[in-house]
Amino acid sequence: MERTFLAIKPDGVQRQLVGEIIRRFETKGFTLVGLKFMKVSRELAESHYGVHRERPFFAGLVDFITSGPVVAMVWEGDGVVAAARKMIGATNPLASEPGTIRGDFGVNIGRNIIHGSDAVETAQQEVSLWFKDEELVSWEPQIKSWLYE
Ligand code: D4T
Repeated sequence: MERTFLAIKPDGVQRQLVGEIIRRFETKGFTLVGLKFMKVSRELAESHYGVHRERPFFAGLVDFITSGPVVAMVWEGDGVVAAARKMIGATNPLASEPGTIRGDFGVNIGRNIIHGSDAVETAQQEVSLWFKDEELVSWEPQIKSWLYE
């Protein structure tokens, strides 16, 4: 089944949104298969945001993501990559729809609360960048037959 990588950024942790965010993905019907609370090293931050290396906001982005603890997660479910992006909302929280995480809780692009992989292939790369195989738990939710026909 498809998996995606999500990370609650330092602002989401400081804003005490960890429980609220996890609740949204749980109650939607996705399955948590990896979870860790961690400080991000510069090396990890620079690889994670490698595609933005030449962008003017890159240094600030790396400083920000390494500034405090984050909650790194892997979630599983049919179509979870695209669905999680929808639940997260547009990059700029002011443009994010109400009902999305960024739309409900954010006002600034540099403080947009959560990261989510943007495609299935990126998700696979990010999951293996952030998690070792043994940190991921494959399990069968008891409610699965109530979520999928
Ligand atoms: P992430 O990667 O954090 O989930 O965000 P998005 O996928 O929605 O957006 P992105 O990759 O284009 O941007 C990565 C990260 O950089 C910050 N950012 C972005 C910023 O501070 N200023 C900017 O102008 C842009 C485009 C926000 C998210």
